[in-house]
Amino acid sequence: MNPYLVFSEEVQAARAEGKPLVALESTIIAHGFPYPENLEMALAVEETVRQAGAVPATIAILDGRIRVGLTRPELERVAQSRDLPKASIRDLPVLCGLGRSAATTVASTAQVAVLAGIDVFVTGGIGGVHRGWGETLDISADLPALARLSLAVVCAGAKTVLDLPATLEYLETHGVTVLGYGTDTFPGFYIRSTGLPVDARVETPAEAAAVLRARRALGMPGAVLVASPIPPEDALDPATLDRWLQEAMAEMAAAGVRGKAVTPYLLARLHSLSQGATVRANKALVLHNARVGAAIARALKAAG
Ligand code: PSU
Ligand code: MN
Repeated sequence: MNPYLVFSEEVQAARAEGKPLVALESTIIAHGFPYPENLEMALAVEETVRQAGAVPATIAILDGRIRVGLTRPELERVAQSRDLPKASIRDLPVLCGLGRSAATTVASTAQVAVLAGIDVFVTGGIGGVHRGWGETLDISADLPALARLSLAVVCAGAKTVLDLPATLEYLETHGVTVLGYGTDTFPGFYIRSTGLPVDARVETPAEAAAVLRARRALGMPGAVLVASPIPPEDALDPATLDRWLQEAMAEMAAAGVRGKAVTPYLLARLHSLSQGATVRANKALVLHNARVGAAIARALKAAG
């Protein structure tokens, strides 16, 4: 047993009973949404996973321990502490070695999920290649993590703030299988389609599970990315979104924001420029992904 890993009671029981588990990240709680919407969202996502017949395991690092499954007070701590750092993979040894606390991104959550033997991870949107990457070399650690870690990651695409064609090129180069869940095109987070093609389309949780099983049987490390579009009734108008985005990016350039502050800055600016419309859309797509991820986790268990 790993000395840094601590399972919640709920997750411990699920492991003992062989129930399907779904990993959830905490950066989206600490830095992706304002308080208290972030706490409401986190609780609603967990409840959605339970209703869909799986067990949620929200992951964060608290006091040097990797927590797999958070209690209500722990979730509140993550949701309320604005200064909880955002931890990527390279930060895990520092946090564990020195007894510190942080929220985990897609990259570090996936790393922990694999360590904890969890096959399915649900998030909102993955990180990717940032616009202007030619000058900044800003490529999210989420991408190399997906290339290396064997699990299914359910998302609504990559955040609209990114260079999406470059993000898909990176995933192709590194051999990540990208599935469209009920779609032929890569979804655009707040919008249903980017118009960019995916490798293959699947229609059911069983099909997504079959692709992950086959990938493993072929001895291939790396993730199967299940890209599931935001429900039509929750999607934003692409032209309006683009206006907000242009404004947010201009402000960001003026403010000189760089590195890991980029994603939280842009999300927060979009939330305020859209007067909450992006918060609502973000919550809706995460809840939808939670249903899809729970169903895939069940399908993986059903097939053994
Ligand atoms: N998608 C969201 N909200 C978020 C994130 C993604 O809807 O808060 C977070 C995820 O944790 C993701 C991270 O891993 O942003 C990517 O940050 P960066 O670009 O710095 O790697
Ligand atoms: Mn970055």
